[in-house]
Amino acid sequence: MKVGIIGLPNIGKSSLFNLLTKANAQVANFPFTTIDRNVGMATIPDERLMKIVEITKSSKVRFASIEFIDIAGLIKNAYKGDGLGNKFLAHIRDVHLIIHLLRCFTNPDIPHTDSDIVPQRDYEIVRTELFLADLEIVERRIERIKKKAECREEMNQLCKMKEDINRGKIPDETVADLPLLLTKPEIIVLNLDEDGKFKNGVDGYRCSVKLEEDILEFEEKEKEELRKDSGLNPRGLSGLIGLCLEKLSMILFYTIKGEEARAWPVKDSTKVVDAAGMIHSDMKEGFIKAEVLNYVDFMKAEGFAQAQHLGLTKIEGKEYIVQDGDIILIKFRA
Ligand SMILES: Nc1nc2c(ncn2[C@@H]2O[C@H](COP(=O)(O)OP(=O)(O)OP(=O)(O)O)[C@@H](O)[C@H]2O)c(=O)[nH]1
Ligand SMILES: [Mg+2]
Repeated sequence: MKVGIIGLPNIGKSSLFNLLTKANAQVANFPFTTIDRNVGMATIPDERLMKIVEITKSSKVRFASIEFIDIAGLIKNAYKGDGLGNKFLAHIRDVHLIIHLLRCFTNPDIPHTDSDIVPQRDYEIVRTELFLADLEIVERRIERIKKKAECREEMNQLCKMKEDINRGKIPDETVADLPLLLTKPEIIVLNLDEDGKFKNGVDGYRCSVKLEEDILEFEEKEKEELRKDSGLNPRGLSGLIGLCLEKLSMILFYTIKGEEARAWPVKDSTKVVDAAGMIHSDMKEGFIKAEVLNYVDFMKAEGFAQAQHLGLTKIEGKEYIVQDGDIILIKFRA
């Protein structure tokens, strides 16, 4: 699963990306610093896994991760090729979730595309580019099929979509294989001053990239206090990663094997046999059964073996749907 960070130029996208992924993407005080996209993995903060390890004393701990993509800044008419052209469209098409970052910090030394800071206007500029890009895709498809009688049903659907997009509405239903940008889930993130004071009238996840950079080395408790004092989301970027998982309908399951405890991200409603396939293809092919223990019961029993002894583990077949927090032991034929 991929999360793309989009927004106007010079608003802190790469700075946010670096904080999330601990990468070292170029950050500079001028527009279009990012030309090609940056790709990196962010560790999913996981208190449950840390608690599991306190009990198992596993020497190897592997957190789950999620991919972030830092996309070049968009400006008006980007869909036509202005700014850095429309290569960004392909990059956005590639992601499953969009983080739309809005500049809400006021520092006059950082140039903005407009002279004043109006996040609602900035939001609409970028959204308009997505609308126009989608309109072009729909129109191109209409051109392609307009002479084909057998495509009448699709044509009706496309015309309805075109009408919706023209009215600034996200189409309710789309033609299956049309790679629209507007239908992707989105999280609006506000990049505020360290004091969080700027009044902007836009709802979104409140964070301050600058504050996060300044407090990087602080204790988690202290960070939370500082964020709270500034009216920012107390959970900072960990909370943002959590929100991404939620929006993507992703859950975590765990394996404890030998010296390793590990978290795995999967889509909710994943069957256990497919989850087994993520661990190893042999486990899917030779799947016999799964022994499943929920995290809550693991903590109650203080260990997997103890939980087995208390009869808290359950034996499940291929079709079992993995639940968030499940600790899973796969039995398979090698
Ligand atoms: N005061 C302040 N400055 C910030 C904040 N976030 C980023 N900056 C600064 O803004 C400038 C641009 O940051 P980048 O992270 O390169 O922005 P970008 O959106 O990736 O820019 P492009 O790649 O050019 O589109 C840098 O000088 C950052 O240090 C913030 O929260 N507050
Ligand atoms: Mg950048």
